[in-house]
Amino acid sequence: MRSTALPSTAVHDVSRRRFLSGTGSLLGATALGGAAALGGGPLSGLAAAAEPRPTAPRALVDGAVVPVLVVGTGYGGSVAALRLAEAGVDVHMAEMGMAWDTPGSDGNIFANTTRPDYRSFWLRTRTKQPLSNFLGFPLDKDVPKHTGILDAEDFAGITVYQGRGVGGGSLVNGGMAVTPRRENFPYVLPTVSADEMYGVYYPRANAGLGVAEVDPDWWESTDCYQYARVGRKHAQRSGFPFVFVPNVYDWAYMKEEAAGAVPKSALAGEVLYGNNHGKKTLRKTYLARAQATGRVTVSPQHQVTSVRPADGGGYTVTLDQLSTTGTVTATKTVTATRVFFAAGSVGTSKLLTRLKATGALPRLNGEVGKGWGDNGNVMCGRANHMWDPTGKLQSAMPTAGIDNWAAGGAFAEVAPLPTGIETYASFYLSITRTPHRAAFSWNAAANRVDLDWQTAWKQPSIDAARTIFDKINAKEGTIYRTDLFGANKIWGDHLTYHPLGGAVLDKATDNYGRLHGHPGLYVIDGALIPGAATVNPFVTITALAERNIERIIAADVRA
Ligand code: FAE
Repeated sequence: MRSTALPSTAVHDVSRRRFLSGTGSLLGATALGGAAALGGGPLSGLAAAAEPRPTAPRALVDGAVVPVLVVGTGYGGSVAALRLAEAGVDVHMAEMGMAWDTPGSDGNIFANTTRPDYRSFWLRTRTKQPLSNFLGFPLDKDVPKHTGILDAEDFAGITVYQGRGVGGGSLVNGGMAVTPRRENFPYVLPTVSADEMYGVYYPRANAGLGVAEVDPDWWESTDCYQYARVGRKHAQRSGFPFVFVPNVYDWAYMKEEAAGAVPKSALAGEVLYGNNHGKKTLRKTYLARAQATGRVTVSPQHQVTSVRPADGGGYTVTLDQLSTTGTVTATKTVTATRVFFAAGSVGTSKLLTRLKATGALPRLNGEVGKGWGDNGNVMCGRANHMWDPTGKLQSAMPTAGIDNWAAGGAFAEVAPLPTGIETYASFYLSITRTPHRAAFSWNAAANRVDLDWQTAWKQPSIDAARTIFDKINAKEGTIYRTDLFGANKIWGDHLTYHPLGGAVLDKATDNYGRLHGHPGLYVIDGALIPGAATVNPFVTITALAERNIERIIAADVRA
């Protein structure tokens, strides 16, 4: 795929000029200093000094009346905000997570993956790392309770990992920007035209996100992708297609990291708890452009708790303002003509399920809360031979996958294990075909929304992943790692990084995300996708949002 990246200088100029609105200055990467060497090297402490600070915060005030309120600042919300603002509509975005624009005492905004601290987890007193163990040792540790960046949200049968803060999942994810194979698209979004998506909206999303491919010559020679080259060798020796996938990381910056010319981020193992440099998160792409219009404001640490029809038309929205320990410091009520639910698959589904059940939005239909899936996520590691090292320096940004979708129902991301030591391990996040879909329901007694996912439902995903890794192990004479997810446990089957569904397109909404029963309410995030994307999902979420908002602006806003 050809690079469609926005010129990084243009994005940065935009960010410097216009990030004075809202409550936080969304920092451009090149303004940040501070190194976080994986081995615990000295920190430069230069972070963020050059970036302009907001002079007049414009957080939502109690009683405000706004044309559009967007709930959440992830992919769907950022697309909606940008396109509505470009169409001349003032937009306010409410985000329950933090602004992430202020460095900690170490000079960095974000904590390193190997050294989680108060910044790392959303309101937990102990970390819950996706890889819970290593070489027999548990990795989790106590941390102060804080509105940190990664939410490990527990339901009965699954832990759902999500980003919290201005930028949503783009803050914590691996940046893998994958467009599904066209032949798989009807499985992903059966009611959407593939011609439109592949002709217009996927290209638009990739351009808007700054998606680009790694330089293949550099990839072949750099130490930090030895693990991926080992992954390729093993895949190909067993006859599996090995495919390169683009990423939103700034490849020129990563080359400079490798050359030792700039502070390290991907090459210091940063990803799960934020990247201090290099990654083109939404804050440098869609959100930067949205705020540059002058029409978009953002209120971080504002959690939407209720939306109900207002007496004079539009909707009354209730928000809790949160402290960094999660306590409610103020409750605000605003009126919005239109509300876009962009709180992520889980956030949007939970809100809508509760608002329907408690009578706030009584006319939502019976599809609300249904059709939720885990994108078939399952993790595993393989133990390689001592003569087949994967390298102690591993870029935290994945570049490739093993595509066995057609034959075995699995697409396996060749993932890094950036520990800073030689592990002789190959690590994979598989995305698999699975028949299981769960539903959210209101639990009045416990005053919460439940999800009826069962851990046993991961078995088809494990079986699909085995179609790849059993064969590779047999060919290479290797075995599965059993030390990464607990004692003697091969499969990471307790989690997902890719929640999808819960307010499915053309079921809970019409075919463009308009919620049935309440005109002026829209869903525009991963909740629309019925549980599976066949690959990592954010490009599809972005492209679908581009498609839907174009129609909504033409038919509802301009009409
Ligand atoms: P999302 O980005 O989650 O944004 C929702 C936002 O709404 C969040 O900022 C929430 O804090 C906020 N919110 C929720 N409830 C409320 C409320 N009541 N009031 C106010 N704000 C609220 O939604 N995908 C890929 O394609 N490639 C990858 O490499 C990749 N790696 C990942 C790695 C990790 C560790 C994780 C956790 C995810 C990864 N993903 C990846 C998934 C991707 O980040 C995710 O699909 C998208 O972020 C979902 O986009 P949405 O717009 O649906």
